[in-house]
Amino acid sequence: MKIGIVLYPTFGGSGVVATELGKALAEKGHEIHFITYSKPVRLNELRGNIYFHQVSVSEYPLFEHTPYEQVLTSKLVDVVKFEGLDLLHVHYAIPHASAAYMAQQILKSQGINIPFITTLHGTDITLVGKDPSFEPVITFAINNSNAVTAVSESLKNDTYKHFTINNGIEVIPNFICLKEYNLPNNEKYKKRYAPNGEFIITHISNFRKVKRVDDVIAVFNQLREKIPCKLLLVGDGPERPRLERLCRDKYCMDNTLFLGQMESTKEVLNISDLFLLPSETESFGLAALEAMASGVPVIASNTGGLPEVVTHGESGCLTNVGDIDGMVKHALFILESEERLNQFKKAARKKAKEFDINQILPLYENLYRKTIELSK
Ligand code: GMT
Repeated sequence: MKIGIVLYPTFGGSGVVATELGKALAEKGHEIHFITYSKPVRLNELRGNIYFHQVSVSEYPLFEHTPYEQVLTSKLVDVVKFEGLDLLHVHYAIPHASAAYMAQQILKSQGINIPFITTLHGTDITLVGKDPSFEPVITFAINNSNAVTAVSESLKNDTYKHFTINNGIEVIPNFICLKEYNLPNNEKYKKRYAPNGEFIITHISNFRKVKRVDDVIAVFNQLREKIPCKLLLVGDGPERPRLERLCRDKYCMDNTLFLGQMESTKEVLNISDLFLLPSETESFGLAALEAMASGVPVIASNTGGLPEVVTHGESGCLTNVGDIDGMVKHALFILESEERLNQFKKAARKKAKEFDINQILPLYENLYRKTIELSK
């Protein structure tokens, strides 16, 4: 199949999933066309059957805000027409699904049929989607997609709850390529951060309020009183400067390291003992899955899709949002016994197997075929 994938090219989970999906589909022989405003961060190889079409957002003095949706729509029309695509798969409802709808209508007027699938990732529904200024567009785009998927049951339910939807939504969970997370022990790298054999506690996010990184720091502040440990904070975002000041001024934490954005987080996860994800809401929690794939147990909040990813008491532990003491208690429970820590590590990897690309990719391929067939 010839598939156009529309995505946000940044470090967000939706962009990561879309890029990895395209790469895996290309490996199976499909022709993949990524369409977005800059090269996706995880798109490090451009093989024979992977193409990147840049949507150029030029400045024009009349526009205070460049109309991205329109240039994206024009690019979609162009790529579908000249590359002969069979299907568009857009990640994130706005503006990608509405641009795909518009492109579909333009192409229809030229006698070209192009179906499109919309994948909902969470923030498009749970955060941005709740803004009434977007609601009519999101509802329309979802209802007029040829097929819709959500990355968790929780997100599917939220979508039906917040919008008036008369279209079916299929749940296709996020995935990882498990074999890529099977790295050998790297004691030398681990020693760089934990020279005296301290436990390594890790958090990876885009440092937005919804991630509650304050809770990560508060949990760590209590943990370090009880066990030798180091905190690695990976990623960047609007909250980072305030959090750095908080660590320096309030907690004087020299055992907390802000590592910034990393293209690959596998190496850091490989040396981690515990992963913290205390988010306010999380439609899936790809970062938690990536940690589990590396054999790292996860302490997370029991919100959104996280309980579908982390099994409480097996691959990690779940607490109510903001329950710092609960998270500390669970972290100590896991870390204080070597045997228990190893059990959790094993169970984390076992659970991650359910989300291996080999299980999930056929679900997308079947949906693509069905959608193309139905739209003929
Ligand atoms: O919250 C983020 O990290 C970014 C956001 C995005 O839109 O890329 O992530 C959302 O999509 C991810 C991939 O499906 C999910 O794993 C995240 O849980 C989801 N974020 C939220 O729901 C807050």
